[in-house]
Amino acid sequence: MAIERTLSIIKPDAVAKNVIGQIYSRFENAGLKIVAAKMLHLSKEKAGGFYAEHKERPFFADLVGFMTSGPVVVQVLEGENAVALNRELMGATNPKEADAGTIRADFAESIDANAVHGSDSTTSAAREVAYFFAEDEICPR
Ligand code: RTP
Ligand code: MG
Repeated sequence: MAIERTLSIIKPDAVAKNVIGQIYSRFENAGLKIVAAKMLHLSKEKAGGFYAEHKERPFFADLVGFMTSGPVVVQVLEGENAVALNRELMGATNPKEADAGTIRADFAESIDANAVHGSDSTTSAAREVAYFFAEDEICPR
């Protein structure tokens, strides 16, 4: 299987709950390496650009409001099948529908405050990694 990179965000609700380390452990225990990381408080412009694909959706304003409500931690995860593996670890968008043992089932409250983001394809991953990190900020090991 191919070694891939994917973009992960620990969202403001999970940062506020102080579970950054517990979420990082899920990635590491599954064999994913954190090869870049930063904490930042997104502006409306940065968050809106990130979720541009959802611009016309009714939940877009709430999504941008939520993503800018507090600091986030953004990381690049690297490993075999990293895009799909991270989505498996995250669980369904709505935590009420997420499988037991997934990050969203364990740490998320609602479809709006759902703890983590993960790229949904290798194409989005390439765009999203470049949206947050310069190539020289990524440290493969
Ligand atoms: P994400 O992009 O954050 O990883 O989430 P996702 O792929 O699982 O879901 P996506 O369809 O990309 O939606 C992005 C975020 O928008 C909010 N959302 N609300 N009310 C709704 O029907 C609805 N649908 C999506 C969620 O917070 C979701 O994470
Ligand atoms: Mg998505």
